[in-house]
Amino acid sequence: MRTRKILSFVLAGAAGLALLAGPAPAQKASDPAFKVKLDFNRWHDVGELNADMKRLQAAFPKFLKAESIGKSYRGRDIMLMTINNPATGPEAGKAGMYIEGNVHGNEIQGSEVCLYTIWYLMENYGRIADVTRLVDERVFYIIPTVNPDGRQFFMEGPGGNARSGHVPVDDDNDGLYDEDPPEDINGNGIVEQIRMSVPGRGNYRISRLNPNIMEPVPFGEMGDYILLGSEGVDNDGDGLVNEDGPGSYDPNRNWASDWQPNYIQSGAMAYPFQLPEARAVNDFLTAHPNISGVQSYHNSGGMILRGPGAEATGEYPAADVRFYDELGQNGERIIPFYRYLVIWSGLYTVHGGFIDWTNDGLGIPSFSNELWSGEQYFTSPGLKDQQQDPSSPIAPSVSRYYFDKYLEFGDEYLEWKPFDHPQFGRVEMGGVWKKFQGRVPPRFMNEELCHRNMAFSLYQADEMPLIRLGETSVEKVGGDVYRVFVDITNPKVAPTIMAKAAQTNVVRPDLLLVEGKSVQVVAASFIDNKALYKARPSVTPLVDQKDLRRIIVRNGHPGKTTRTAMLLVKGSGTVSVVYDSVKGGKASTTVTLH
Ligand SMILES: [Ca+2]
Ligand SMILES: [Ca+2]
Ligand SMILES: [Ca+2]
Ligand SMILES: [Ca+2]
Ligand SMILES: [Zn+2]
Repeated sequence: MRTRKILSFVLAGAAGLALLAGPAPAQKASDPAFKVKLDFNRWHDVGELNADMKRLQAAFPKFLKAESIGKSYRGRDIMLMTINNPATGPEAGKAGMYIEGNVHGNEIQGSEVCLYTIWYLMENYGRIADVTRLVDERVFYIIPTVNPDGRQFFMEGPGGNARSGHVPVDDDNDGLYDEDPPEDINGNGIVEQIRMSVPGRGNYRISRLNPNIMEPVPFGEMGDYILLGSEGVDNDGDGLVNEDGPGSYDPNRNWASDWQPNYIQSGAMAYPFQLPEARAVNDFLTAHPNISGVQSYHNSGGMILRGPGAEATGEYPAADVRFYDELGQNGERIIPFYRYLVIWSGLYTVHGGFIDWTNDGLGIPSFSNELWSGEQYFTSPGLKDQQQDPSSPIAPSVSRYYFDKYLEFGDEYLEWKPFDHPQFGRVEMGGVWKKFQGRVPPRFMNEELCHRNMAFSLYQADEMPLIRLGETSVEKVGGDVYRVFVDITNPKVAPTIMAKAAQTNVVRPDLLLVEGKSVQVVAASFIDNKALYKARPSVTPLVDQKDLRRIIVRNGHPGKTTRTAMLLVKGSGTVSVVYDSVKGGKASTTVTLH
């Protein structure tokens, strides 16, 4: 104790002397420090995700509100983070971007992207002008995991069968629910494959390409192994191993748009919104009609998906396709290796999927990114060329083993090892990738995944509709009758109401409101090009509605467009003109009649 004290005194003295002798201490030359330090090279369980959300809220209390929107089947909170700057207005008056992840329990990195997004927006507010503007103009609703039961099961358990949520389902119709899940018998945290050596009598052999790969023997030959399925025991003695694990439905097939029963769409459950998590999310979305953009992160494959999920639903109207194409094609530039695709034609048919519901049922432009592409393991053109050669150590069939050996130091692959199985006797177990390989990126590559996918979602958020009232002018027609021009602008790519949503009336129409004490609106029309109209006045169709002080704009306002409202007004004093859009916000201006 005594020596330590003296030593520290000596060190402090030395440092003091150094300061006196050297130049004055410089300002820190490094980047500004972050207020909250989070890890994006490590996978979080549900408790950690929630704790990180609380830490962020504590650090940025003005902007952040963390709250539960409901409970999962097992009683876990489904935690939402709202990001809103109250100084620029209440959230309901701003277009909202909804971002969620992890609806499939094993597709974990979407939650890290969500966490990164909250963190990045807050840490860079006031540092980066575009981030500051985005936070000031928009509201963000972010739910890192909408399937906390599935995530926790994946994180705690050996990783098998974790796509589902945890509402019990009888997979094998024996009247018992979830009675035979996979087991990690040898306790190494991984559900392995089982093989038995039967020299000269098997139907599998070890591949010549790589000793880790088992391959079926060609017709007419015999191999040295048989495969006995995945690690586990027959819990209910029905002769099958691991035939009924927890849940085993698909939480992304329980939504009300093009929902189909189980015999057409497996995993759909008995009726839409049967799952408590789906119900909680839908209640939240319907209570927030200002939500104008949706992103639901899945894995994997490197895709930027849009609906429809099924061909029979029919392609979206042309204006909607133009919107999606514009964003999707820019997305391909923002996130290399990701392809912009339609679900049914680019991936597979999905009935009752989430983003079909949000697009068709709620009228919200929606994307679903399939995070991580194995293409990203070997990224340079030279290495891509090498991969064409089947004998290359990074040829597609063996490249994962190479990458694991040299970049992850063998941490992800589990080799075969002898094991005494309680039911099969002497076997070998292993031959599998651990749960954090394949569908999720290597940890050291995850921050880039988080950043690029966030950037795409922020781009989508920035292109949500934003109504502004621009130039106004007043012309006296005669007596107390005036012609009032008000420019209505939406500089963003998204319209205030998507074409399909306008057809199906799922979004409240926009409203053009004229307010003034002694003012009467005699006639109203919309002019597409004011300059052209003023140079060469032409007939414009009049708005054929009873109450011209409250004009209903059924089709909303298109993207990247300025239109002019021309109002024939009788009266005096000031007139306030308000454009009120559920998804594009509310804007107002005042003109004086003179
Ligand atoms: Ca069963
Ligand atoms: Ca089950
Ligand atoms: Ca095991
Ligand atoms: Ca069984
Ligand atoms: Zn998924």
